[in-house]
Amino acid sequence: MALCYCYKPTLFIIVFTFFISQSFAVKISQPHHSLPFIWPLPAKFTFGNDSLSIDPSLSLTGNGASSSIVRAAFDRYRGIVFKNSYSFGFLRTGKVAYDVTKLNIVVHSKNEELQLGVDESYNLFISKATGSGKVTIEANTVFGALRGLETFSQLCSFDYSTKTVQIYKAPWSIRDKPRFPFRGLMLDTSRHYLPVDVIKQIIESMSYTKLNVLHWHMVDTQSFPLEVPTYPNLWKGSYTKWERYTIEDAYEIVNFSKMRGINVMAEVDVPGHAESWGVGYPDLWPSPTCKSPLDVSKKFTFDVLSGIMTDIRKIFPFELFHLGGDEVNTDCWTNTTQVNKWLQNHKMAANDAYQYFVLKAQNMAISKNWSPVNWEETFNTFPTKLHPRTVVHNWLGPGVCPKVVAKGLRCIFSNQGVWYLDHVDVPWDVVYNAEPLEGIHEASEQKLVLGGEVCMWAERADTSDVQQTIWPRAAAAAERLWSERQYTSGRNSNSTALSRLQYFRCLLNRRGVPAAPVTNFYARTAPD
Ligand code: CP6
Repeated sequence: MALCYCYKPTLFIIVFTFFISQSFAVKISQPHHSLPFIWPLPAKFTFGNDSLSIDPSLSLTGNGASSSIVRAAFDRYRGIVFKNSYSFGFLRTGKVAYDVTKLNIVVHSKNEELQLGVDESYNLFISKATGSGKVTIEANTVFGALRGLETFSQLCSFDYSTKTVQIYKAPWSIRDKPRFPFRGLMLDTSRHYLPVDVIKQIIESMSYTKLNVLHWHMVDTQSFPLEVPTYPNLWKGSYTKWERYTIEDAYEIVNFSKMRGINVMAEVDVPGHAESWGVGYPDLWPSPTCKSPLDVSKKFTFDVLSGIMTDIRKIFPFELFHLGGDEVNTDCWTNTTQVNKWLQNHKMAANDAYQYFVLKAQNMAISKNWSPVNWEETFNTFPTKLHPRTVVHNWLGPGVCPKVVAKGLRCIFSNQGVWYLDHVDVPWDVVYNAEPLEGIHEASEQKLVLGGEVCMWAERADTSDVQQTIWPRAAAAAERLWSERQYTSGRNSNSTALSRLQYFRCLLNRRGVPAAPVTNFYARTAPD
């Protein structure tokens, strides 16, 4: 291309200058070329050029060993690191001097409560001392220790020439912490049911990329798979008797998540997106022919909502509870005689009734010591009426979080144009470049952005393809939410991220996660 311009001296100079500046750009970004294959990238790291062999009968030392959460994680990661290599280890035990035989985990706090903003920071030090290598993970909480174990596991790889697992590029000094406290993935189990085992596989893979909130969009218009003991007929809204979650299933999902440092944020979307409730309790519909939103005029509607909340509060200890509030079309309220009469008696326009419903649901959640989360339409319609503890969940596009935090409310970023994973035509780099703090400059307002969440709506996905739709693009968002902005937003950050993401996607595959190629059918950025 440049040659085409040679006969035009001025343009030649412009083009020439452009290339000079490009090669200069490569030079100043030199450190990026030696970024390690850790996903998401840690806040601070230094490394060397040594290799250390690890004993397959690696043992856990330090006070971390007294925590069942840390012990279980240690066993999981030992399984990952030494996958397929135990036989070599057994053959060699006693014959080979390994550099590393112990993993030392030191946890400063005994508090194992998992809540929003829990300290996930950790230090990971790997040194090649003469004769014996040392690996130490130091963290304030067990959940920081879990993040450190994940990073440690990514530094290990099986070496086929020596048939040992090696830590590469030692010595390491890593000081790491997340950029945002809320790093979520939403699953929709109403449009298509997902078996508990599949949900667990997804939770397990979330921990590989340090995501820490599973937003469980449990029920919607299409089906009501969740058991609610107080109102047992709600279950009639499930697709079949097999496509249901018992209370025990829900407990198991929450516990499985906690063991991996992941909170579960349940969602019960009201008053729209709730038609399936009426399969078991038709009174919840304004009329048998006009079924959505839930009937705002009946006390029974709020009794059922309150019953659901009381039943599931015991299962979901996370302080955030999602009440939906999106896409409410009030036509069935104004068009149904009985509901319309109620509106008139209460001197409410349809939008007033929408506000009334949302605020009543919020107060119920608050009385159960939850902070309510609502999709952004509630803020867009009555911004000053929302409870001050509300977290507004963005989705309609960019721009609402700056307004939300300016009003002193907290915000979660999920712009549908970039972070809706069911939009399969959005390529990985568009996901990667989405920035939750865009347009927010004051530190006090930036703090109110809790983070972000990628959403996997399931109208067109089920068990057969949900994981390859989530991965690897959810990992692109995960690095945006964990790693320092200087890495993810700097010049050339995309090109350096591509090779690291391709490596991480293969790591997911090696661990059995069906992650799609980074550059899939729909992506427009071809690999180098
Ligand atoms: N279901 C619910 C959905 C969506 C929302 N809420 C949705 C809307 C538009 C798109 C994708 C998903 N399917 N309950 C919006 C928050 Cl493009």
